[in-house]
Amino acid sequence: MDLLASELHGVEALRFGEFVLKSGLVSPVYVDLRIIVSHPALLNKVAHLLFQATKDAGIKYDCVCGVPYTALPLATIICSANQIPMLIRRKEAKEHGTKRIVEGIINAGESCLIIEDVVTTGSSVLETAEVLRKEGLNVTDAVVLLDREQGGGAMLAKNGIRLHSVCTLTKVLKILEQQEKVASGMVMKVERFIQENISKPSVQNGATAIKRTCKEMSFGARAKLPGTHPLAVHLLRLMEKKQSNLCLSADLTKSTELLQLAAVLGPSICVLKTHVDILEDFTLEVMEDLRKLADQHEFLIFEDRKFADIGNTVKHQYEGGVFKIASWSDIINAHVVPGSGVVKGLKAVGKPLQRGCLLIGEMSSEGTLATGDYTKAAVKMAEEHSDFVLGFISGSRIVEKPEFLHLTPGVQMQAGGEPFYAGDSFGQKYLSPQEVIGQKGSDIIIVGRGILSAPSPLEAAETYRKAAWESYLQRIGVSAQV
Ligand code: 5BU
Repeated sequence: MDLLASELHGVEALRFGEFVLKSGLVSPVYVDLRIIVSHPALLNKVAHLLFQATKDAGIKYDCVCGVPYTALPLATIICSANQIPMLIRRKEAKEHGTKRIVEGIINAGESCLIIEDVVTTGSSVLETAEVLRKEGLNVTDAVVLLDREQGGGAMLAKNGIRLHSVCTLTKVLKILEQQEKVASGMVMKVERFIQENISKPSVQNGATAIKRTCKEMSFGARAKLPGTHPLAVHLLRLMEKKQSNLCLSADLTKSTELLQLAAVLGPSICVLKTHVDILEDFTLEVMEDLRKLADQHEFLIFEDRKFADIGNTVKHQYEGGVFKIASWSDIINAHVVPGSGVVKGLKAVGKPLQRGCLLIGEMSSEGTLATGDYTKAAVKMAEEHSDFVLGFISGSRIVEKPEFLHLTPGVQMQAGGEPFYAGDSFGQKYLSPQEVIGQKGSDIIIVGRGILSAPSPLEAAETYRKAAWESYLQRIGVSAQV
């Protein structure tokens, strides 16, 4: 084990310093075993240790599957050296041909052992196990080289999977400390980090989900990430400055009312959302006046146009026509149903103007079809066009990338701050700001009638602003004082 620890450290599979993880957390340790494919002797050694761990634990299994991608070569070596049949799990089903998600011969009822390099929360192992189980295989055990001891074992146990590890991060740390490769101060820092960031399994809607118990990045820190869209950087900074993650949905039909509301509520909001096509008396001068208010009070304008046509058409709809949306709206949104052409068309107009786009990953309405694979496709499209797409409209956080923003409509509270669970008579469903920001992990609440129908829209806006901001502060581990 001593040799293994020093070799992993030597090839920089383990590094110490400050690293931003996929979840947005800043970690003092970074474990990345992908590098070991460049060190064949070490690769063989790790595979051998994993196999030895299965023998020591007395696990019985018929085939082996590695969690893609890092564990694939490890599974291959184990299977080849020991003459065990292997299965390969695809990350995405093939678009052509067989459309298989698991390659290799599947004999339903057989046991499949899962191999993984590192386990943190256990979600990657569980994802692979669920795919294999859907194919009729039994999955009861997983073997991992390094357990980061951040709740993965407990979460997998809850889902009927025993986790066996060759070593733990704490053990490796101790060895490296003894070998004087890592300073004691750093060891303590990492140990504290592990303790503070243990994910606890929780059951939601019948499925096991990881509850966020860890501290998250602040809006200000997210603005500093190199991959954050420039418009999102601007928005995140003004959110911090104004202590507001409230977007007003200004669904008004008269332009004087729209401008009046923008003037009064401007200081409380970070974004003002319009449906310009419901204005009875639209003129471009009105939008120029709204732009001036946006600049004066520092909020962004978001036209909730929900583009959903082929690229060439949305290009015209965005740039021209009566509304000339691109000339006054900072942000627009689009459905992903047409495929990536819709983003390409919008980008051709919006990117040169430093505009940004939100993709609709989920909707707040009853019976929405934007769920599951559709939502995943929206995430993929956003990742492929992150030079124009700055985030999502969704009911919850749909991707753990702090560079992307999540904005959530369908928010309302009863007077007095109580949650409001009903919807409207047309299928709108509501959650409270606390649920949306604190539990669902979204960033910005979008509120329409909750503010517009209140006796004092300004008072209501302030109540929503404070509730959403307090939930955000709690989420990042700062005590609320708004
Ligand atoms: P409400 O009055 O807070 O229910 O208004 C919500 C606004 O958000 C309204 O303008 C809708 O068009 C918009 N919206 C939504 O409610 N749900 C969605 O999934 C999307 C937009 Br996308």
